Amino acid sequence: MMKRTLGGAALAMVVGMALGSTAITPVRAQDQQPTLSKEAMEATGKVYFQRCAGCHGVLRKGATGKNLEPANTQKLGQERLEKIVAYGTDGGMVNFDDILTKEEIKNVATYIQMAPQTPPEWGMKDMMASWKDIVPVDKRPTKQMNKINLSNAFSVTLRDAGQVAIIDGDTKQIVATVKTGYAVHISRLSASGRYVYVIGRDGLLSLIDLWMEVPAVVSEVKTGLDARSVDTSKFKGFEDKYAIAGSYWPPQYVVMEGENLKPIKIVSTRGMTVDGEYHPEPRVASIVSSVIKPEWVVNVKETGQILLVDYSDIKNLKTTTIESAKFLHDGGWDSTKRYFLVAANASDKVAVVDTKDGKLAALVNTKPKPHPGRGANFNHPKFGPVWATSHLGADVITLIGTDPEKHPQQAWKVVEELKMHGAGSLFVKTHPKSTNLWVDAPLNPETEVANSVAVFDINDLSKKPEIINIAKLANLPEGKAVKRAVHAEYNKDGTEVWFSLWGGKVEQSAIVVLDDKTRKLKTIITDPKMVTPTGKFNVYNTQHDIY
Ligand code: DHE
Repeated sequence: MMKRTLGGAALAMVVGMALGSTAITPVRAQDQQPTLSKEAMEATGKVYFQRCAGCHGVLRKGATGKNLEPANTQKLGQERLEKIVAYGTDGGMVNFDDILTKEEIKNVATYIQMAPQTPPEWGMKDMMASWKDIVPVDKRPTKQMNKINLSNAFSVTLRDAGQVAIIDGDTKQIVATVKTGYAVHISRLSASGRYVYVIGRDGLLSLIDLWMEVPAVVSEVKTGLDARSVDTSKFKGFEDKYAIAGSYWPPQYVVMEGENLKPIKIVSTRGMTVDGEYHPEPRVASIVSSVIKPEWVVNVKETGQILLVDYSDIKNLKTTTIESAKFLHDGGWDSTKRYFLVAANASDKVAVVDTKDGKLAALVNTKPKPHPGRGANFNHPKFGPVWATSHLGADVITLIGTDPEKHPQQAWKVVEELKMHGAGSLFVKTHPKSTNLWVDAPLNPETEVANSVAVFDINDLSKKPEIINIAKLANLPEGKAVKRAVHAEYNKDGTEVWFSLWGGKVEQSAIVVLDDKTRKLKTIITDPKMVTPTGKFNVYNTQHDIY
């Protein structure tokens, strides 16, 4: 049983309640300070956690989004803040007028002018109490019990349903919908390709066994109150021995037993930024597992410190701390898997870590707010191997040279910027067998742009990209929310590219599958259960870091 049960099934609510209920600081009427009723405070605490904390931080010190402490927000005032929340800004703040009610927008504008509150900690006792070994390892199947071609299966985030759909990539059938954490974020694969690790924004980590007749959760643990990242140990000899999950709140990471998620060790990431200032909320952003050393790369957002955590001796944990730039977010390997490229998005930089030498290889200046997902690797016709990122804050794709051996002039330099169909992009993708580079723009304020993706011909990057309106192809009934085309993912053999249509939180939506060669519609996967699909993770490509 979990210890902290503040009511409600969704654990995000727990945090929302905690934020809200502890936040009833009496305000003196004569100061005319912004204030909310107890009920409005609780409800708005939840809204803030669900919609705002990811970018602005629980303590509101700012990261991808601006600092929202009262000293700043009160200067802007109620009316201006309501407008910003409703309609967004050119600086990358998204509009919430299609997601929140007028009342909610008003209350959020008030809430962020009040003093931020500190949610509870989440230590080993809490974690152990939340750990459930639902099907212990010795009770699990000893061979695959279903007929799914597992290497071409996909784990698909159904964001607002708190589920993932396991889809057979060959038949396009949904073979299971699995209940996971609240506003589930990413899926990662075990080194074996058998298990899917799914992390929810509420910190709930679920381990799905794909060998079961119907894939289902076999272990789960609540790793924190707010989380985004997970991986396993992938170095030879340590395959899946350990799992690691990073939290936004409390700011820490936890090492667990890989096959059943039993927590072993928690490490706090609170500490000094690269500028030498103390930060109380340095959140763990992306985590990846090296295949050339027994190490995880743990990217600490607010401090700008990249940790190389050596898991060969957990008791005597050795960590290399690499200074880079503040506001680390997401990133991916170069094609050799020696270098890890991570966006320091609010610093407009990409940091390059040489995981072999354990050093920063470069800090590359880019256009505003790079956001690669895991990026895309391909051979540029002129400049050799490059890694690509798109941007939240600019309508370009940045190509960075990644081959210091054969292309030293281009290594860790921006070699080209490709003009795309708009800013507000989140993800780029290609596949070693493809000559296409795909990019989305789901956070663009123009509906037509958010509905569409662009595709470039890697063999001739001087050609304008083709723009494909994914929402039109799906031809779903009109909904309240914009249907944002988001996150490309390839099938195993690189012949199909899948896009999600991220619609309203109660609307049936779809995944649109295109033939990669012809760029034409192949299949639409839709179902009443297909609600707010976002990230898609092909088993083989995720297991082998193919992008
Ligand atoms: Fe994500 C990856 C954080 C909003 C879909 N997202 C990541 C990672 C981080 C992160 C740290 C890298 C994990 C890793 O590799 O270990 N995301 C955040 C946020 O803080 C942010 C901005 C706000 C929030 O409140 O969470 C945020 N993310 C979103 C969304 O709104 C998206 C578009 C839809 C959704 O499902 O929530 C979204 N994020 C994704 C996806 C990935 C991701 C699909 C994995 C990309 C990949 O290909 O690996």
